[in-house]
Amino acid sequence: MRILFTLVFFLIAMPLEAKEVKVKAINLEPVASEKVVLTIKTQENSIATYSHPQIEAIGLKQMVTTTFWPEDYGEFDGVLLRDLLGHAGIEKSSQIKVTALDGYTALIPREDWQKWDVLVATRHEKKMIPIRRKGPLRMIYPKDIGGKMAASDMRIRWIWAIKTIEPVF
Ligand SMILES: Nc1nc2c(c(=O)[nH]1)N[C@H]1C(S)=C(S)[C@@H](COP(=O)(O)O)O[C@H]1N2
Ligand SMILES: [Mo]
Repeated sequence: MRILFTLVFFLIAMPLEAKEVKVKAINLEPVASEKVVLTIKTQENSIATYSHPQIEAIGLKQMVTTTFWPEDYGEFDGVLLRDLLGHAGIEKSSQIKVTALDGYTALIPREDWQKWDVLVATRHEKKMIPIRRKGPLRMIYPKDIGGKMAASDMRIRWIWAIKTIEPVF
């Protein structure tokens, strides 16, 4: 009886807790745009600027997950936050401050990019993301893993319309 109970418990709990979110490299035709869409503060007096194709050149990855919003799920493409910060040389900062086009700001702790595959999405279903759909750049966490990643207090870190990133040491 006890064994049966345990088995039933695991069968119910498994799909909720042990889901996997796969991240794989993908190749897509670069978009023709040289417009700067992202500015990263790299040091006290220096910045790095990125166009859409420059971001994707860092290493385009595909991730499939749901989000916290209705009709907002599926394939997201972009670069791992870890790779982007590494490219700018600020991956060792203890936090980053992310500012969006609407003035929204949020802090993201280093643990997030070290421990999790957090994506800075440049595309949804392979297409550039318009501002009204939370683009052109937005954070996508691997929510379907479950646990902490699916906790609704994580939503404050799902910044959309990302404009600038700066290290907080
Ligand atoms: N650019 C931007 N991103 C943002 C926000 C915002 O106001 N602007 N709000 C954050 C917070 S606090 C939450 S809870 C969710 C809110 O998403 P919703 O307004 O679509 O429910 O997005 C996050 N990302
Ligand atoms: Mo929120």
